[in-house]
Amino acid sequence: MTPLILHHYAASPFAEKVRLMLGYKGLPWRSVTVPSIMPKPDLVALTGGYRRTPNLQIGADVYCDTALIARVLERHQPAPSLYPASAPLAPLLAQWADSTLFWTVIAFTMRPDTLAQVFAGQPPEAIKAFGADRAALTAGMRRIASRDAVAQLPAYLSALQAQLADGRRWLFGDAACIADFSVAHGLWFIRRAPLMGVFDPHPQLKAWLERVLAIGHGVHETMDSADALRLAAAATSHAPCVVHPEPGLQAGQAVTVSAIDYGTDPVAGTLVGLGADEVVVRRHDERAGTVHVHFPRIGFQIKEQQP
Ligand SMILES: N[C@@H](CCC(=O)N[C@@H](CS)C(=O)NCC(=O)O)C(=O)O
Repeated sequence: MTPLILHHYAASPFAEKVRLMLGYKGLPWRSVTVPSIMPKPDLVALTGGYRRTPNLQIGADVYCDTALIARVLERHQPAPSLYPASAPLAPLLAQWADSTLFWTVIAFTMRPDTLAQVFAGQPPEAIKAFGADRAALTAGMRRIASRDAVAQLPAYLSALQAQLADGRRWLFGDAACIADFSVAHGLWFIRRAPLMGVFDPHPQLKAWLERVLAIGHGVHETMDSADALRLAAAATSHAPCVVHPEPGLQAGQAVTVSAIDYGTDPVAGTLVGLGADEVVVRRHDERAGTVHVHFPRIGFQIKEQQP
């Protein structure tokens, strides 16, 4: 079977979301470590420009954004499901957690009085390079200020604690779902930094977080990024995909796809898949060969490329 390859790095909260979902589904995977800042030449050879973390590679198909990666894992291994029928709003809570909660957590955790703890042991040049990279990544994006995050995070934590107050084990009841993994990855970032005190008024939330993290990352082995590129180049087929035409968009058209919020680098290619949930472009790279790059529709924009 073509292996599931996760391109990620240890400190990435969104990667932690996927690592936990892989563990939950018991899917074995290969781990390719990518740099946490640009440049990322081997990753970009696969994605065509998309630089955010993590990415899932299956042969010569590359899936960007954890909302789509979760759907792909579900297709691969339907049980246990990340989308129980009893929790239709769970994906919307996940979307809130992956955006509003995530950026609140980042601003809460990376504030002037905590930065030294967050980056403990790292040389000043590395901290400076990280700051410059993230400033470029989010250029043009309006981000919540640390002072506001400190004031607002407790309200979010109280609401999550209230959801768990009836003694349920998971956010939407008896089984974990996509919302658990999306909320947990942000709170995991706080837990990694020595700021755990923020959970003290919320013992059930704290216990829930430990429960989610105890799921672990499942069985995985490391892989070199050059081997991942060779594997893509050697693939002889791609996952089936179909274009359902929309006004101005049809199969075979030259398009770009980019995130709308941050890390908006466009990926150019030929439109080979289009539906309510996914857009797929085909592109060629000298080292990776012909790759299909998949994005979710939500949070991304498609533009016709001018000839
Ligand atoms: N909506 C994206 C967000 C991904 C994201 O923001 N990841 C962070 C790391 S946790 C990132 O890309 N940081 C910059 C980088 O790794 O280059 C997803 O769900 O995958």
